[in-house]
Amino acid sequence: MDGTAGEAPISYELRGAVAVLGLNRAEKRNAISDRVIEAIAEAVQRAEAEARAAVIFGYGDHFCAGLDLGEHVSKSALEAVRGSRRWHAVFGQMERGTIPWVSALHGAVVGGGLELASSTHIRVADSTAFFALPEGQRGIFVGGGGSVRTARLMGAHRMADLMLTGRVVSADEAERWGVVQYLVPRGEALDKALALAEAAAGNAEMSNYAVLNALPRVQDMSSEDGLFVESLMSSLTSATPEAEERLRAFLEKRAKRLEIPKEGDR
Ligand code: 1HE
Repeated sequence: MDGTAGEAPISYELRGAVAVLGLNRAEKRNAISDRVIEAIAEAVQRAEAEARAAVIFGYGDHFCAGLDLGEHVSKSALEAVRGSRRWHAVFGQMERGTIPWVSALHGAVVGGGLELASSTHIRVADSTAFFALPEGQRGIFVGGGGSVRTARLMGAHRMADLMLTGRVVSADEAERWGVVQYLVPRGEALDKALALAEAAAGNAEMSNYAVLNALPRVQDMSSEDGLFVESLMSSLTSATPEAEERLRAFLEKRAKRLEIPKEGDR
């Protein structure tokens, strides 16, 4: 995560089946400008076309300092709402697209940076990561999906605390809150994220699609509707040739078994 990768605001690399995106504006702490959001949009589209999972990380000492305040300061209300809706579209494509996203977090994960991380499916933080929503201090409100996604991750009451008081949350607290699923030592977030993305890339594509698109929608439904949709999704994934081959591979002992935890770890 040291250094930068040339002039482009986003670096893009395909490592096997995993697309790796780097926020490449370390001199501005990877703040997201209109140019950056369009570069993310392009990279997301490319990743969906050629990868089976993706990782996003930030160059320099921070993952992302959020919205580019220098650009935002001179925007009209209409320009601001257009910008917010564009973030929603781009982050929505990540959250409910066709491939799983893993974010590797370190340093500042604040404002729009936290909203971006909230759009990924798995968050890995190293011990330097910290989380904040300083929108209140800047006189603005979240606009990148935070009131929906970040509020659901940490709970609206915790998000209100962050926004009202300027509280900064450590990586450790974020893990306890369930905001990040993995906490790793300093400098190890990207490697861990890559390993997790590779694992997810090995799943059946339709199973991953169901996790990305049915699971979050079911959370918005009544229990009865949720169970109904689950059955439909379940039969749809089972009816694919890939599912049949994977089931047969297990039955014929060609598939890898689950690793059974040792007794001391249970
Ligand atoms: C920026 C931004 C930015 C840094 N927009 N330029 N986000 C915030 O309110 C967080 C603001 N940033 C910070 O609190 C700090 O920069 C950090 C804690 C992240 C890092 O501190 P540090 O000491 O390493 O860097 P710095 O000296 O503060 O910043 C280095 C440069 O990056 C400096 O520019 P320079 O030209 O003077 O070198 C900063 O101005 C610039 N910079 N952050 C623009 N965010 C869709 S709605 C979402 C709403 C939000 O995201 S609100 C939260 C915005």
